Amino acid sequence: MLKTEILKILREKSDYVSGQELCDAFGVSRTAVWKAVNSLKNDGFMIDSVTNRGYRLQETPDVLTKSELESRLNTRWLGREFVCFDEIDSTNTELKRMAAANPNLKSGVLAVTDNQVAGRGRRGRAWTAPAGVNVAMSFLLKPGFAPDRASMLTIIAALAVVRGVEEIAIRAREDVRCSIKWPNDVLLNNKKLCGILTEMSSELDFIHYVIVGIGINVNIEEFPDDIKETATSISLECGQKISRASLVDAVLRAFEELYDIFVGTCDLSGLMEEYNSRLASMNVPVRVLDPKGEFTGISRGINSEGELIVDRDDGTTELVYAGEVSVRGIYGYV
Ligand code: BTX
Repeated sequence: MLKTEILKILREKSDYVSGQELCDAFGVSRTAVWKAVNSLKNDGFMIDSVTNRGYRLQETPDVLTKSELESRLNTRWLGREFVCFDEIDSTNTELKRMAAANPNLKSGVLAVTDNQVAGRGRRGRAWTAPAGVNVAMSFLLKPGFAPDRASMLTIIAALAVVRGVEEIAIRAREDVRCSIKWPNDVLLNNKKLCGILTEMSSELDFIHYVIVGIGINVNIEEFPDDIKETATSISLECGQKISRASLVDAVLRAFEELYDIFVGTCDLSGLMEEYNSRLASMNVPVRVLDPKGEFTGISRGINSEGELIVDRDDGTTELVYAGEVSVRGIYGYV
């Protein structure tokens, strides 16, 4: 796509690039270049055009358009095919529709939107986000492993978000900590930054597809009353706005790497050390809200099956499976 390629060059050069250079690079006419540049301007990019000098990218706004995303994505297979919507009900629901309409839909296809208006959380809960500031994306996988392994993809996705957020927003900052509340809430400074909804279509022993949906609070500055005590965003904790397209790229690249490790053994043996080092409640007292009965103990992290190991106060050890159970810190949400 010409727009994407022009955007890449303008970003790389950070100086004026002549119209002729762009024509030669892509074998297109001056009018085609002019049209593509104008279309980028309409998307919100500030591009300076000066006669005899050419075009220069002045400012990259945080837009989540097809060409912005395409110009940022450096993945190997995840999101190499994607659909990008200005607005959609839910990216998970959209991928389900796409999978139903096309049984040959490729593994790795990605759906992203700038405005998700009916975002879904787990067990019928809602995921809310205003337009233009957050990431809402889902990708479809067609793995060859057994359906009972699929819940581990949620754990991998949580770790991928941590890695992506570290790379793009935190780096060596000591005042911001990105952690995980088992199994799959990603937290920034102990508040909920991201939610993950993994859905599957399968037979008893065969996965048709899995959809991993990820919602990240990126540049949002204010939350509705019902979640403002527990939710946060990258801009609120880091004090800076970041490019959502770059974050999407970083999270997807991280997922690819982690997924490769996972499929080698089809368990979390290669990943649990990193996951446990990120766990918000590690070696601390927790309350396990199990419908069969509540209990307290000390959280010891996950095992290779993704179960949370909890040493109960009565001296026994419990392996907690995600399902219906949720875990709270003794002193609050984390
Ligand atoms: P969850 O059930 O763990 O979290 C939902 C709960 O989180 C809500 O009941 C509310 O209390 C709180 N919440 C809602 N919105 C936010 C928010 N923006 N920030 C922090 N807390 C919030 C988590 O479910 C799974 C969310 C997955 C969202 C992605 S977005 C792309 C994909 N499409 C889709 O419809 N869902 C997924």
